Amino acid sequence: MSPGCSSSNTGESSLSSLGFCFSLIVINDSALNVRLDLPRIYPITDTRLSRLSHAEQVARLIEGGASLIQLRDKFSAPREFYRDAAAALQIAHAHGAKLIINDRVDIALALKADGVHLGQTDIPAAAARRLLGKEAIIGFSTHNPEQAKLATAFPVDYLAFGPIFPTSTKESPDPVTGLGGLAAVATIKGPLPLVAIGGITLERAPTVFKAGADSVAVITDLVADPTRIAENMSEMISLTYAVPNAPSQS
Ligand code: TZP
Ligand code: MG
Repeated sequence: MSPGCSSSNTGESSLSSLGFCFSLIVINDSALNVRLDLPRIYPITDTRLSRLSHAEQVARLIEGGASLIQLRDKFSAPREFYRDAAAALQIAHAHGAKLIINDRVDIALALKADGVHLGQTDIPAAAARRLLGKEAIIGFSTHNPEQAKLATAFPVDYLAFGPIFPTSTKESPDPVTGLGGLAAVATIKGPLPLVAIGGITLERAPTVFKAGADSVAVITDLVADPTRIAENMSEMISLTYAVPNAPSQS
């Protein structure tokens, strides 16, 4: 590559033999996004489990070092979730943290949140991308290798995969994938960052990184005890930042 040329996942390539940079920009929704640098610990809020508002959980998670947080609420009325999410977003942005809204593209759009996390039955990622724009972070849940393979063509910024271990947080969870399922998906997911989810604890997190996860999404082990949210978060960060990722598959 000639000096001054750089490659990126925007699809740029260079014709260095001609002595100048020639950029080929692949125009599709996903290719326009810069690769997302996910933190290793990706906390998700739960108001029933923690008995705290989303905003209060966000404040405590940030105190413990969180920089990207997902608000997940399967029970509140949309107006209630909207109000709590608005307060949470104010706290997050005041501290330089990013906030992702689970399921609700409308709430993410109305609040100018940093992004949305979509599941298999939510609106298509391409539709969410059209609504939220290319800067938004869009995550997508997958539960088996077929879903993960399909999702590599979607305009998303990261893939979530799980449940890796049994979980009681999700109603009617998909079958447990185990670390073997995660390792298999790590080989086919291409350049997208891979977030493992489901039953991940402080003790289990190192094995999950070794199996190929770039990040772990955690609910129970972080927020179930409302008095320990900040401590749990900072402990998990310090323990897992020392653990290397599996060698890159992409
Ligand atoms: N998707 C797959 S498992 C899960 C979701 C939302 C719940 C994860 O929660 P926990 O408490 O960390 O097992
Ligand atoms: Mg969903």
